[in-house]
Amino acid sequence: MNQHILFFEKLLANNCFSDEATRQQYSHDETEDIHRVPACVLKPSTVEEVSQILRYCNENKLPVTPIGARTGLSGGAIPLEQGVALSMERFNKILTIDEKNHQVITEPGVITQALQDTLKEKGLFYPPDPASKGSCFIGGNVSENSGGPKAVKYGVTKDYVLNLEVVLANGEVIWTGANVLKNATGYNLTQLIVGSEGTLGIVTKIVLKLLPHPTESLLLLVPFFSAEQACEAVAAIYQQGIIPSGLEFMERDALVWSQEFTQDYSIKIKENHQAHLLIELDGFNMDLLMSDCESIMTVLERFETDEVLFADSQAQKDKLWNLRRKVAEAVRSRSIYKEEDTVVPRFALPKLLTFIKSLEKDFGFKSVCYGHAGDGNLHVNIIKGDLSNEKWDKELTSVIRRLFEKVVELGGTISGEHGIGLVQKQYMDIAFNSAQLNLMKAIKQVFDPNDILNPGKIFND
Ligand code: 2HG
Ligand code: ZN
Repeated sequence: MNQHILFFEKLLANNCFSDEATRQQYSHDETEDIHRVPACVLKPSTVEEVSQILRYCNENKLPVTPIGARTGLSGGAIPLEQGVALSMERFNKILTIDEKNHQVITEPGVITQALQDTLKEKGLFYPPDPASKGSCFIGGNVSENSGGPKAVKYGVTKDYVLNLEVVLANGEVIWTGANVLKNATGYNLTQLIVGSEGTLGIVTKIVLKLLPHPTESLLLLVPFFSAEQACEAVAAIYQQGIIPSGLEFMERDALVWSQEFTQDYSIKIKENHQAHLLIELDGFNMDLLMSDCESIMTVLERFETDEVLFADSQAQKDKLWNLRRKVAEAVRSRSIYKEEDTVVPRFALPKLLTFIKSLEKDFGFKSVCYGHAGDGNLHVNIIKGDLSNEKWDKELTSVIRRLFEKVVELGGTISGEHGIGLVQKQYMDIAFNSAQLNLMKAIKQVFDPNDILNPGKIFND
């Protein structure tokens, strides 16, 4: 490896790091507690540098893992032990805001919220907002096809990506499409790259479509005496013809733990509150939002709920969203856990929750569920708590397999927005048969014949 590091040092001067502290820092993302220490960390800042790195790695068959802000939850950005970690953090510029066409061209290392805030100043809206929007990179969102609460009304990252500049494994640089809203020209390379977790190419520029920024919003927190009923209410709200801009489910402990984690006890959670729905409406006309809100209240009358909290100020809205966004971190701080990112058709959500609770009883573990209920996207956290290491190691995989089999039986799939990466690849056979997997592997082979781009991810072998 030493001669390779010399090459990279020559290319990048002091942006090639092989010291222990940096290598450790880039050995993990937010996925459980997995660490794999790369041989070096490269921080290029131009497409030419990325191209030269890939050409060199391809010739020398060196594994390269592209790395964003390391907020991922499926291990997509965990490098290979002694491989090359390619951090995109210096690609941190918003290049062009095209107000006339409602588009932005950005580099991948821009923090998603920084991008959103800059666009908002111009009245423009980039909706996908993963919980980690304050620290994750837009490039990581593209790689994982991230969602977030607003996906329920506005769609996920893929719905906004129009065109990408990508460095291929052999160092060639391509654009995948065109900066247009409609494109029926050949295969859709843009959408093939979105969600491909850095296994097909390295994204160096991103063209996103934008919307006018909504000017009004309403936020409601609804306590339910039964978690299943909270899930049932979700589909009922849609059946009423309402499309909220956020429809989040939190099981009791998700909110209680987030309160403890954030030390924000401003919401009173009663003993018999088993779950909450956080419902947001947005738009440009407050009268219309109020009328939708009334329709939601009519739907809720069919369920057993406690008093609804209406956020009456921006500060209160921010607090409620902060409690929701911090759930993942709160769970993480609490116990060893395994998070699954299940997604089912919205109407099947109550059945999924009931199944999870029966699985809990069968195996004797605890779970905490929360997520984007409007999308049928439930984050299922299996908590180790006091379980012995032996039981945890022996039974966890069977629990997850049972869960995923049920998810697929209900018409869903095994990841809604966190990706497959490293930790979910062993379950891909539940979501896909060998014909489907072989097609995907053949695509990988065409893009990356030497298997240098983020190897060991998505596929089990
Ligand atoms: C959530 O809904 C997330 O809380 C956690 O899926 C992912 O860190 C994130 O953005
Ligand atoms: Zn989520």
